[in-house]
Amino acid sequence: MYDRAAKYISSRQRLLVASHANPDGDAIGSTLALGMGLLGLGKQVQMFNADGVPRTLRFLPYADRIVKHLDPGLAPDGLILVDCAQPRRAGEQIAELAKRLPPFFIDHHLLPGIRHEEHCIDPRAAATGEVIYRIFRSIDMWITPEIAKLIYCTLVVDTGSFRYSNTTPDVLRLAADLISAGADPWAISSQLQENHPVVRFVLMRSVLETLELAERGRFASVVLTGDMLREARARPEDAEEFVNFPRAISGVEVAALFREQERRRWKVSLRSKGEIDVAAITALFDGGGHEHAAGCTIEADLPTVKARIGEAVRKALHRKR
Ligand SMILES: [Mn+2]
Repeated sequence: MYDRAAKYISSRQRLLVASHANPDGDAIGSTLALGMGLLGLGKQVQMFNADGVPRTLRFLPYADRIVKHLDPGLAPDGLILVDCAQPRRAGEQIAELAKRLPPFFIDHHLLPGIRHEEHCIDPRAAATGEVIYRIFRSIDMWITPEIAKLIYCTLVVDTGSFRYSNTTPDVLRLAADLISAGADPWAISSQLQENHPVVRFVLMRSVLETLELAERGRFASVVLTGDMLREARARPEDAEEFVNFPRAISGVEVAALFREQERRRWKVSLRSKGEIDVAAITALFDGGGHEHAAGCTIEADLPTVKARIGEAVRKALHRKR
Protein backbone atom coordinates (compact mmCIF):
# COMPACT_ATOMS: atom_id res chain seq x y z
CA MET A 1 0.00 0.00 0.00
CA TYR A 2 2.90 2.37 0.70
CA ASP A 3 4.38 1.73 -2.74
CA ARG A 4 1.10 2.95 -4.26
CA ALA A 5 1.65 6.34 -2.63
CA ALA A 6 5.27 6.39 -3.75
CA LYS A 7 4.17 5.59 -7.30
CA TYR A 8 1.46 8.24 -7.31
CA ILE A 9 3.93 10.86 -6.12
CA SER A 10 6.77 9.93 -8.43
CA SER A 11 4.59 10.13 -11.54
CA ARG A 12 3.34 13.66 -10.76
CA GLN A 13 4.96 17.05 -10.61
CA ARG A 14 2.40 19.63 -9.43
CA LEU A 15 0.62 18.39 -6.34
CA LEU A 16 -2.20 19.83 -4.33
CA VAL A 17 -2.41 18.54 -0.75
CA ALA A 18 -5.59 19.21 1.21
CA SER A 19 -7.56 17.98 4.18
CA HIS A 20 -11.01 18.41 5.70
CA ALA A 21 -12.40 21.79 6.70
CA ASN A 22 -12.57 22.56 10.42
CA PRO A 23 -9.19 20.85 10.65
CA ASP A 24 -7.62 19.21 13.69
CA GLY A 25 -3.96 18.53 14.44
CA ASP A 26 -3.85 15.38 12.32
CA ALA A 27 -5.35 17.19 9.32
CA ILE A 28 -2.99 20.18 9.51
CA GLY A 29 0.08 18.23 10.66
CA SER A 30 -0.41 15.70 7.84
CA THR A 31 -1.01 18.37 5.19
CA LEU A 32 2.18 20.18 6.20
CA ALA A 33 4.33 17.07 6.67
CA LEU A 34 3.36 15.67 3.30
CA GLY A 35 3.52 19.04 1.54
CA MET A 36 6.94 19.91 2.92
CA GLY A 37 8.22 16.41 2.19
CA LEU A 38 7.05 16.72 -1.41
CA LEU A 39 8.71 20.12 -1.75
CA GLY A 40 11.90 18.47 -0.52
CA LEU A 41 11.54 15.97 -3.35
CA GLY A 42 11.50 18.85 -5.85
CA LYS A 43 7.76 18.90 -6.52
CA GLN A 44 5.62 21.95 -6.97
CA VAL A 45 3.21 21.84 -4.07
CA GLN A 46 0.20 23.74 -2.88
CA MET A 47 -1.12 23.05 0.64
CA PHE A 48 -4.75 23.92 1.16
CA ASN A 49 -7.36 24.05 3.86
CA ALA A 50 -10.74 25.68 3.34
CA ASP A 51 -10.71 27.01 6.92
CA GLY A 52 -7.00 27.77 7.12
CA VAL A 53 -4.95 26.87 10.21
CA PRO A 54 -6.68 27.26 13.58
CA ARG A 55 -4.97 29.52 16.10
CA THR A 56 -3.92 26.57 18.28
CA LEU A 57 -1.92 25.02 15.44
CA ARG A 58 -0.19 28.11 14.10
CA PHE A 59 2.96 27.23 16.06
CA LEU A 60 3.58 24.30 13.71
CA PRO A 61 6.53 24.65 11.34
CA TYR A 62 5.47 26.06 7.95
CA ALA A 63 1.87 26.67 9.15
CA ASP A 64 1.77 29.88 7.10
CA ARG A 65 2.24 27.85 3.92
CA ILE A 66 -1.34 26.58 4.02
CA VAL A 67 -3.64 28.65 1.84
CA LYS A 68 -7.42 29.09 1.91
CA HIS A 69 -7.72 29.98 -1.75
CA LEU A 70 -6.35 27.86 -4.55
CA ASP A 71 -3.69 29.42 -6.72
CA PRO A 72 -5.17 29.24 -10.22
CA GLY A 73 -1.62 29.20 -11.62
CA LEU A 74 -0.73 25.77 -10.23
CA ALA A 75 -2.82 23.56 -12.55
CA PRO A 76 -2.15 20.47 -10.43
CA ASP A 77 -1.64 17.06 -12.00
CA GLY A 78 -2.19 15.37 -8.64
CA LEU A 79 -4.64 15.87 -5.78
CA ILE A 80 -3.88 14.20 -2.45
CA LEU A 81 -6.43 14.27 0.34
CA VAL A 82 -5.04 13.49 3.78
CA ASP A 83 -7.22 12.45 6.74
CA CYS A 84 -10.25 13.20 4.59
CA ALA A 85 -12.01 10.61 2.48
CA GLN A 86 -14.68 12.82 0.98
CA PRO A 87 -13.72 15.71 -1.29
CA ARG A 88 -16.80 17.67 -0.17
CA ARG A 89 -15.45 17.70 3.40
CA ALA A 90 -12.43 19.60 2.07
CA GLY A 91 -14.65 22.41 0.84
CA GLU A 92 -16.21 23.51 -2.41
CA GLN A 93 -12.99 24.38 -4.22
CA ILE A 94 -11.62 20.86 -3.70
CA ALA A 95 -14.95 19.17 -4.39
CA GLU A 96 -15.11 21.03 -7.70
CA LEU A 97 -11.53 20.14 -8.64
CA ALA A 98 -12.01 16.49 -7.63
CA LYS A 99 -14.59 16.12 -10.39
CA ARG A 100 -11.87 16.29 -13.03
CA LEU A 101 -8.85 15.25 -10.95
CA PRO A 102 -9.68 12.09 -8.97
CA PRO A 103 -8.10 12.40 -5.52
CA PHE A 104 -5.58 10.01 -4.04
CA PHE A 105 -6.45 9.30 -0.41
CA ILE A 106 -3.94 8.97 2.41
CA ASP A 107 -5.74 8.06 5.60
CA HIS A 108 -6.02 5.79 8.59
CA HIS A 109 -9.78 5.27 8.51
CA LEU A 110 -11.36 2.58 6.36
CA LEU A 111 -14.21 4.17 4.51
CA PRO A 112 -17.21 2.79 2.74
CA GLY A 113 -17.44 3.65 -0.94
CA ILE A 114 -13.68 3.97 -1.48
CA ARG A 115 -11.61 1.43 -3.38
CA HIS A 116 -8.94 0.96 -0.76
CA GLU A 117 -6.74 -1.00 -3.14
CA GLU A 118 -6.23 2.17 -5.18
CA HIS A 119 -5.22 4.42 -2.31
CA CYS A 120 -2.99 4.46 0.75
CA ILE A 121 -5.24 3.76 3.71
CA ASP A 122 -3.77 1.97 6.70
CA PRO A 123 -6.31 1.32 9.46
CA ARG A 124 -3.54 0.08 11.75
CA ALA A 125 -1.99 3.54 11.83
CA ALA A 126 -2.91 5.76 14.79
CA ALA A 127 -2.92 8.93 12.72
CA THR A 128 -2.67 9.97 9.09
CA GLY A 129 0.70 11.44 10.09
CA GLU A 130 1.91 7.90 10.82
CA VAL A 131 0.88 6.79 7.30
CA ILE A 132 2.82 9.71 5.85
CA TYR A 133 5.88 8.80 7.90
CA ARG A 134 5.74 5.24 6.55
CA ILE A 135 5.40 6.52 2.99
CA PHE A 136 8.50 8.69 3.47
CA ARG A 137 10.43 5.79 4.96
CA SER A 138 9.39 3.51 2.09
CA ILE A 139 11.20 5.88 -0.29
CA ASP A 140 14.13 6.35 2.10
CA MET A 141 13.39 10.00 2.57
CA TRP A 142 15.26 11.80 5.31
CA ILE A 143 12.94 13.03 8.06
CA THR A 144 13.86 16.65 8.82
CA PRO A 145 13.40 17.97 12.40
CA GLU A 146 10.44 20.04 11.16
CA ILE A 147 8.71 17.06 9.57
CA ALA A 148 9.39 15.07 12.77
CA LYS A 149 7.62 17.80 14.78
CA LEU A 150 4.65 17.81 12.41
CA ILE A 151 4.22 14.06 12.53
CA TYR A 152 4.71 13.96 16.30
CA CYS A 153 1.89 16.49 16.61
CA THR A 154 -0.46 14.22 14.61
CA LEU A 155 0.31 11.36 17.02
CA VAL A 156 -0.27 13.47 20.15
CA VAL A 157 -3.62 14.66 18.81
CA ASP A 158 -4.97 11.35 17.50
CA THR A 159 -3.82 9.21 20.44
CA GLY A 160 -5.02 11.74 23.03
CA SER A 161 -1.42 12.27 24.16
CA PHE A 162 -0.64 8.56 23.92
CA ARG A 163 -3.62 7.55 26.06
CA TYR A 164 -6.15 5.99 23.65
CA SER A 165 -6.25 2.35 22.66
CA ASN A 166 -4.52 3.17 19.34
CA THR A 167 -1.32 3.78 21.32
CA THR A 168 0.41 0.63 20.13
CA PRO A 169 4.04 -0.40 20.64
CA ASP A 170 4.62 0.69 17.03
CA VAL A 171 3.24 4.16 17.76
CA LEU A 172 5.53 4.59 20.77
CA ARG A 173 8.50 3.35 18.74
CA LEU A 174 7.57 5.84 16.03
CA ALA A 175 7.29 8.61 18.64
CA ALA A 176 10.76 7.68 19.90
CA ASP A 177 12.15 7.90 16.35
CA LEU A 178 10.52 11.29 15.88
CA ILE A 179 12.04 12.61 19.12
CA SER A 180 15.42 11.38 17.92
CA ALA A 181 14.78 13.18 14.64
CA GLY A 182 14.16 16.49 16.40
CA ALA A 183 10.61 16.59 17.81
CA ASP A 184 10.50 18.07 21.33
CA PRO A 185 7.58 16.46 23.22
CA TRP A 186 7.06 19.21 25.80
CA ALA A 187 7.41 22.02 23.29
CA ILE A 188 4.66 20.43 21.19
CA SER A 189 2.36 19.32 24.04
CA SER A 190 2.56 22.64 25.86
CA GLN A 191 1.69 24.50 22.67
CA LEU A 192 -1.22 22.14 22.04
CA GLN A 193 -2.61 21.87 25.56
CA GLU A 194 -1.38 24.70 27.78
CA ASN A 195 -1.63 27.67 25.52
CA HIS A 196 -5.33 28.49 25.50
CA PRO A 197 -6.83 31.97 25.39
CA VAL A 198 -8.76 32.87 28.54
CA VAL A 199 -12.02 33.08 26.55
CA ARG A 200 -11.90 29.31 26.25
CA PHE A 201 -12.38 29.04 29.99
CA VAL A 202 -15.10 31.69 30.05
CA LEU A 203 -16.90 29.63 27.41
CA MET A 204 -16.24 26.41 29.30
CA ARG A 205 -17.98 27.87 32.35
CA SER A 206 -21.23 28.46 30.42
CA VAL A 207 -21.04 25.10 28.67
CA LEU A 208 -20.53 23.20 31.93
CA GLU A 209 -23.63 24.94 33.35
CA THR A 210 -25.64 22.91 30.82
CA LEU A 211 -24.33 19.52 31.92
CA GLU A 212 -27.03 16.87 32.05
CA LEU A 213 -26.84 13.22 32.98
CA ALA A 214 -29.29 10.59 31.83
CA GLU A 215 -29.62 6.82 31.68
CA ARG A 216 -28.51 6.47 35.31
CA GLY A 217 -25.33 8.40 34.66
CA ARG A 218 -24.29 6.47 31.56
CA PHE A 219 -25.08 9.32 29.14
CA ALA A 220 -23.85 12.87 29.71
CA SER A 221 -24.33 15.89 27.50
CA VAL A 222 -23.51 19.58 27.26
CA VAL A 223 -24.77 22.37 25.02
CA LEU A 224 -22.93 25.17 23.24
CA THR A 225 -25.08 27.93 21.77
CA GLY A 226 -24.20 30.80 19.49
CA ASP A 227 -25.16 33.19 22.31
CA MET A 228 -22.56 31.61 24.59
CA LEU A 229 -19.90 32.16 21.94
CA ARG A 230 -20.94 35.78 21.49
CA GLU A 231 -21.10 36.49 25.22
CA ALA A 232 -17.66 35.00 25.82
CA ARG A 233 -16.32 36.77 22.69
CA ALA A 234 -14.95 33.36 21.73
CA ARG A 235 -14.48 31.67 18.41
CA PRO A 236 -15.85 28.24 17.54
CA GLU A 237 -12.34 26.78 17.74
CA ASP A 238 -12.12 27.85 21.41
CA ALA A 239 -14.59 25.05 22.14
CA GLU A 240 -12.33 22.35 20.70
CA GLU A 241 -12.64 19.04 22.57
CA PHE A 242 -15.35 20.30 24.96
CA VAL A 243 -17.13 16.98 24.45
CA ASN A 244 -14.33 15.38 26.45
CA PHE A 245 -15.58 16.91 29.72
CA PRO A 246 -18.81 14.93 29.93
CA ARG A 247 -16.92 11.87 28.73
CA ALA A 248 -14.46 12.16 31.63
CA ILE A 249 -17.20 11.68 34.23
CA SER A 250 -17.05 8.39 36.10
CA GLY A 251 -19.66 5.93 34.86
CA VAL A 252 -20.38 7.80 31.62
CA GLU A 253 -20.31 5.58 28.54
CA VAL A 254 -21.57 8.02 25.94
CA ALA A 255 -21.02 11.78 25.90
CA ALA A 256 -22.59 14.37 23.62
CA LEU A 257 -21.95 17.98 22.73
CA PHE A 258 -24.88 19.78 21.09
CA ARG A 259 -23.50 22.71 19.22
CA GLU A 260 -25.63 25.37 17.56
CA GLN A 261 -24.56 26.00 13.96
CA GLU A 262 -27.37 28.36 13.12
CA ARG A 263 -30.99 28.65 14.21
CA ARG A 264 -32.56 25.18 14.21
CA ARG A 265 -29.37 23.54 13.03
CA TRP A 266 -27.29 21.58 15.54
CA LYS A 267 -24.05 19.73 15.22
CA VAL A 268 -23.95 16.73 17.52
CA SER A 269 -20.58 15.28 18.58
CA LEU A 270 -20.69 11.92 20.28
CA ARG A 271 -17.93 10.17 22.19
CA SER A 272 -17.89 6.67 23.57
CA LYS A 273 -15.75 5.49 26.42
CA GLY A 274 -17.04 1.94 26.54
CA GLU A 275 -18.46 -0.55 24.10
CA ILE A 276 -21.10 1.64 22.47
CA ASP A 277 -20.42 2.30 18.78
CA VAL A 278 -21.36 5.97 18.41
CA ALA A 279 -20.84 5.91 14.64
CA ALA A 280 -23.83 3.55 14.47
CA ILE A 281 -25.85 6.25 16.25
CA THR A 282 -24.76 9.17 14.07
CA ALA A 283 -25.34 7.02 10.97
CA LEU A 284 -29.06 7.16 11.84
CA PHE A 285 -28.84 10.90 11.23
CA ASP A 286 -26.68 10.79 8.11
CA GLY A 287 -23.52 11.48 10.06
CA GLY A 288 -20.10 9.88 10.10
CA GLY A 289 -17.15 9.03 12.28
CA HIS A 290 -15.93 5.95 14.01
CA GLU A 291 -16.69 3.76 16.99
CA HIS A 292 -15.46 6.12 19.70
CA ALA A 293 -15.92 9.51 18.03
CA ALA A 294 -18.66 10.47 15.62
CA GLY A 295 -20.84 13.38 14.63
CA CYS A 296 -23.91 14.45 12.72
CA THR A 297 -25.97 17.53 11.99
CA ILE A 298 -29.67 17.72 12.78
CA GLU A 299 -32.06 20.46 11.71
CA ALA A 300 -34.59 21.01 14.47
CA ASP A 301 -34.95 22.91 17.72
CA LEU A 302 -32.73 21.90 20.61
CA PRO A 303 -35.30 19.93 22.64
CA THR A 304 -36.12 17.85 19.55
CA VAL A 305 -32.45 17.24 18.73
CA LYS A 306 -31.77 16.22 22.32
CA ALA A 307 -34.78 13.92 22.37
CA ARG A 308 -33.79 12.18 19.12
CA ILE A 309 -30.19 11.64 20.16
CA GLY A 310 -31.22 10.73 23.70
CA GLU A 311 -33.57 8.06 22.34
CA ALA A 312 -30.90 6.60 20.02
CA VAL A 313 -28.36 6.53 22.84
CA ARG A 314 -30.92 4.95 25.17
CA LYS A 315 -31.55 2.16 22.64
CA ALA A 316 -27.83 1.57 22.12
CA LEU A 317 -27.22 1.36 25.86
CA HIS A 318 -30.22 -0.91 26.22
CA ARG A 319 -28.99 -3.28 23.51
CA LYS A 320 -25.72 -3.67 25.37
CA ARG A 321 -27.34 -4.86 28.60
MN1 LIG B 1 -6.71 11.29 12.05
